[in-house]
Amino acid sequence: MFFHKDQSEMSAVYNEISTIPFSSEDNLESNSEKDSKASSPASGFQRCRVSTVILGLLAVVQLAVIICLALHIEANNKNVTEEKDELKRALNDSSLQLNSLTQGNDKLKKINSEIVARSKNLTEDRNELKAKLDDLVSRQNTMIEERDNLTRINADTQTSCRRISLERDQLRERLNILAQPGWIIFRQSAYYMSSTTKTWQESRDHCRSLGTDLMIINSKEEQVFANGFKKYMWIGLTDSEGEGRWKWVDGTPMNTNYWSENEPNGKTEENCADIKSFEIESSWNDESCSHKLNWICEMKLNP
Ligand code: MMA
Ligand code: CA
Repeated sequence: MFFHKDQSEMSAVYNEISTIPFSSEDNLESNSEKDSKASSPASGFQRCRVSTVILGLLAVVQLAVIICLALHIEANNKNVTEEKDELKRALNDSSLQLNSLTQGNDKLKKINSEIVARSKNLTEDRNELKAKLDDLVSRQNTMIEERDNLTRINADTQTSCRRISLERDQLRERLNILAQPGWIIFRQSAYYMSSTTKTWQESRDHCRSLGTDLMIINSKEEQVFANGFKKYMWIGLTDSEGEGRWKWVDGTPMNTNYWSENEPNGKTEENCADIKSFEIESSWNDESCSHKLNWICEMKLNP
């Protein structure tokens, strides 16, 4: 098509050239001269020769143009082919890369799925372990609480045990004492009636050596019971700390009393009390503490 276009263009040029004057000299000639020469055979030959030369030149030019165009097209074709090959290679490369990327993508998708599945499993495991841990912590706290309670109970029990052990020892000791001859049980107490005589203080010391003290009389029944021994004997009553302020050996003041008639009469000379007139209910008498008399100890069985 390119060729056809060039050929037609060339033909047009050729036609145009064939119509123009052959030389500048010809142009200068007058029309009349032209007319006169046209009929000359020599000038016709010359025109023919010039035309041939021009045609030859035009043919050469056309050929050169054709060759140039052909070379240009060839070069273009070569470039296009090279570009095409290059594009093919690039396309191949891209295709390979695409394949590779697709494969990589698939692998990554698979790995991702596995990771998601593992993550799910791990989450479940974690939740399960967390629940177990919470349960363990809760149980541990309960156990710690129980342990603390048991520790407290244990400490209390040990304290109780020590106290009970002490009480047991005291009871054993008292039992041993009570197992000795001379002890009589009445109501909530046991009483020891001496078989010898001592001063009031010596008598008291003896009672205390047995873990007891001189008798304290708190009721009419006890007073009657004491009289029943029919002994002139010390009881646990004294006003040594203050004249007329009679107090029992446990520190309590004397409230109810069983003084004999006209007793107490010894003022500061007689500061210790005894049972003297045991035949009558009101049998108490104040006496000089240095007198030697029998004495009666009282051990409370349920202190
Ligand atoms: C004794 C002595 C006194 C008591 C009188 C009267 C002589 O003194 O025991 O304390 O008051 O007898 O019984
Ligand atoms: Ca007296």
